[in-house]
Amino acid sequence: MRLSTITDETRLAVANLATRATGFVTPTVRLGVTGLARAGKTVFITALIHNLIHGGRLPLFRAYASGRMTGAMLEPQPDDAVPRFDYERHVEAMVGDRLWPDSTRQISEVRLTVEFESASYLARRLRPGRLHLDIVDYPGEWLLDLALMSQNYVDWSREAIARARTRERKKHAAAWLAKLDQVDAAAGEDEKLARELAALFTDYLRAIRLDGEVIATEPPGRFLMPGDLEGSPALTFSPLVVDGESPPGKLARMMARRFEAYKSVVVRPFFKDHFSRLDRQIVLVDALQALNGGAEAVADLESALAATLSAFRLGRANWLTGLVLRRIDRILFAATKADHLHHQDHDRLEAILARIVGRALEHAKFAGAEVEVLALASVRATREGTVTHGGEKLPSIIGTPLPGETVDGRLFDGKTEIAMFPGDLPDEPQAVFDNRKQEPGTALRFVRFRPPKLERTAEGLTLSLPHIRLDRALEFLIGDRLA
Ligand SMILES: Nc1nc2c(ncn2[C@@H]2O[C@H](COP(=O)(O)OP(=O)(O)OP(=O)(O)O)[C@@H](O)[C@H]2O)c(=O)[nH]1
Ligand SMILES: [Mg+2]
Repeated sequence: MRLSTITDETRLAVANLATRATGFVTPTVRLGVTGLARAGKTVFITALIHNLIHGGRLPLFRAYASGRMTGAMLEPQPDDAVPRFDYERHVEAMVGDRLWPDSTRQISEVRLTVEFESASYLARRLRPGRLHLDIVDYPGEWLLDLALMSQNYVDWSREAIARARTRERKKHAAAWLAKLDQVDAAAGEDEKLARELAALFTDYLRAIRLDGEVIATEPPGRFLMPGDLEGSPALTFSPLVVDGESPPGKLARMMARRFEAYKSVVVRPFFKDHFSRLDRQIVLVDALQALNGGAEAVADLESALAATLSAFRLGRANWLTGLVLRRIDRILFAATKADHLHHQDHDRLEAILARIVGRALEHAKFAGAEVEVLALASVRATREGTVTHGGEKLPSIIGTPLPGETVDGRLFDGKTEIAMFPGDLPDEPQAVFDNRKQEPGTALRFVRFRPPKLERTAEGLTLSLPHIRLDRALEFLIGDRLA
């Protein structure tokens, strides 16, 4: 009898522990979807939800493939002050109109609840079998603000002006740079001049945002999306030609004060509220667009990513490290839009991405996080085929270019399907950093395709959005939490 008592007590203790561990609260994974502007964050989040709710083809996502996942639904999100991610509108755009969602203008959040049966008998008895997946979407521009946190006004001014003078940017910056040449940073404070400089600086930021050839936008990210801070001093400043700290009452000092205000009023709260609570992270990188732009564009992408991802580095004391990496235990680096390449080139794309995010990847590993590198397409807009060129059969992709896209001088109206050979990636990842190593005629051809036309079942249901390796990404990001 004694034995059975002990067993009962043990059972109770185990049950209590389980309740304490999970409380009556459902376990939550807060997933960070990180990426520069146009990297594919909004499309990724939409495709992830759509595939889980509609039951996509996800053979590599084990809980789902084995039938243990019993449902997924959107539920009210935890943060009441953040707008809800407009999932329905994004789906309507992609599935209904076959158009991509608009570029994101504000932060938003969504909670997806997954219901599942645990694989182990004990866990099945103890755990509720529900998992909340909380995801935040935000404009990619804001990510580069992270780099500002470790800079002072003088250093930032110097670097921002140097970047504005580089080849692909200087045409956009001409008016602002010309004005800077006339301004004396040591002159007195001048609100009118500050406004004028901020306006010219903002025009420059807007122009590079619109230039498809510039890979990384330029911070401060909020200048183009001011919201209710529009016209406030924290958004009315500009870099100046300065060589050191200037005394109070001077224009440079006034700008420096506003730069610091921007950091404390805008940047710090955003990253503290969002990044400090992450459990897992996916870093989306549009490596193909950079590869399309050549070695300089690749270098631009590498330095923009290094500047932001270094904030996640452990072992280097800064304001964010203490908050972040302690919690993030898995990071997935994903090269997006892999449907622009034939699958034969996906391994090379992964190798190139690993090289581009190299340092961040090593640091994440060193900090004890599990790391994976993947080529994926959240939404697969193409199929594969072959084209014959000069008697040679080349692996090609087939898709419908967006209205207004041109290929070999031919303008498309969004109705015509084409097959094209997108080009091959180099064998040796390092070659993408060197223009000289690119053999003539091997340049990539990057065309924006429309989202795919979805088939309907006999019952009139639309199938879920096709993808490439979204299931592997899901397995890595949340698979263990559904074990
Ligand atoms: N073919 C293809 N194109 C994609 C895919 N994901 C994104 N794109 C393209 O990339 C563009 C940008 O994707 P978004 O998801 O809006 O990017 P974002 O990171 O949210 O960008 P911001 O909101 O500006 O920060 C889309 O308009 C599509 O043209 C994909 O999986 N396949
Ligand atoms: Mg977006």
